[in-house]
Amino acid sequence: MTETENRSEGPAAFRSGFISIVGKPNVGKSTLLNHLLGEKIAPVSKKPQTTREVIHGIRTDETSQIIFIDTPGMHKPKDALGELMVQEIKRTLGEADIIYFVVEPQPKDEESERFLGLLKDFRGSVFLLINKVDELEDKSRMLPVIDHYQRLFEFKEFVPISALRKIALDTLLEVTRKYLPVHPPYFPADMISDRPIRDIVKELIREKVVRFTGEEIPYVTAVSVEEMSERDDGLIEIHANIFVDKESQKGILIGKGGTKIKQIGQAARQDLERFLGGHVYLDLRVKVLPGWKNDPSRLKDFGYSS
Ligand SMILES: Nc1nc2c(ncn2[C@@H]2O[C@H](COP(=O)(O)OP(=O)(O)OP(=O)(O)O)[C@@H](O)[C@H]2O)c(=O)[nH]1
Ligand SMILES: [Mg+2]
Repeated sequence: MTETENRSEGPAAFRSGFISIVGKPNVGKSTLLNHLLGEKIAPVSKKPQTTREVIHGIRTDETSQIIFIDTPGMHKPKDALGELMVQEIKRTLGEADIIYFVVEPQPKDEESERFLGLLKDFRGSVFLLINKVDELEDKSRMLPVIDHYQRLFEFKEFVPISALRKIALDTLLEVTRKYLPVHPPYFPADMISDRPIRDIVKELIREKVVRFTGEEIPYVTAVSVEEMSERDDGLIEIHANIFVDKESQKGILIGKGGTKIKQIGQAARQDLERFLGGHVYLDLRVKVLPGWKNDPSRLKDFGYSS
């Protein structure tokens, strides 16, 4: 936070700030980021722990610039990669002006509540976002949820939303602007993320691996983009590797007669074409790299070191 926020600069003063989106896995943080930006930059799936890396999305209009920080779901780490993810979440809390603590509309959720402790030293404003309200048939069931969380933490705002159905996202933005510091924009107005395009490409490919494979595979894969270039005819050529832990996992990922990897490649290409705004040629290879999740130098190669 800056000194400028205390100065009175009138209603027209530009506001800008950082918002960290946190919560347990699978509550809809990345869906929210994508829909607030109107562009898909963060991976989304039905499976928990889809997001592995912090992604910044930037939304700029005439009066404000908001930098949303999507984080991996808060969880108890089981390996070196998990540790790094939790460290990353904690680091983003230090950068934020506002925290969106995202939960599902349940009156009791011990997994979420456990993480409220992490927020107690935070000096900015914390909002409780109750997501997936489209799943509630009886809207009055939201009241006990609000009541419950109110007793646990001093939230500044309670905002029921549906990230997926885009319900109340305008309200959320309106409320958020009131809490943003008066500050000039941090980034150029046309910038949508401060992450290199290659990183977003990598995450969009990994999302398809998560989506098209069973429970076990998503947690043992990493993706690296080896080469990305635009050919003279405008075609964007991308060569990427998908790493797995064991030979048997490689077989699952490739599928009978290569059907699975073909499915992953086609779906990834569609997303990448939308994101990059052009035709894409995507070459995917599967490689075996035992124990990469606990190997510090490999984690670094894949961009997971802090
Ligand atoms: N019904 C409903 N489903 C939603 C909503 N928002 C997200 N989802 C679904 O919830 C699942 C998880 O969404 P994500 O955005 O990947 O969740 P996340 O919190 O980023 O998950 P991690 O990255 O694993 O921590 C997906 O299947 C989404 O489609 C919502 O408002 N309503
Ligand atoms: Mg996510």
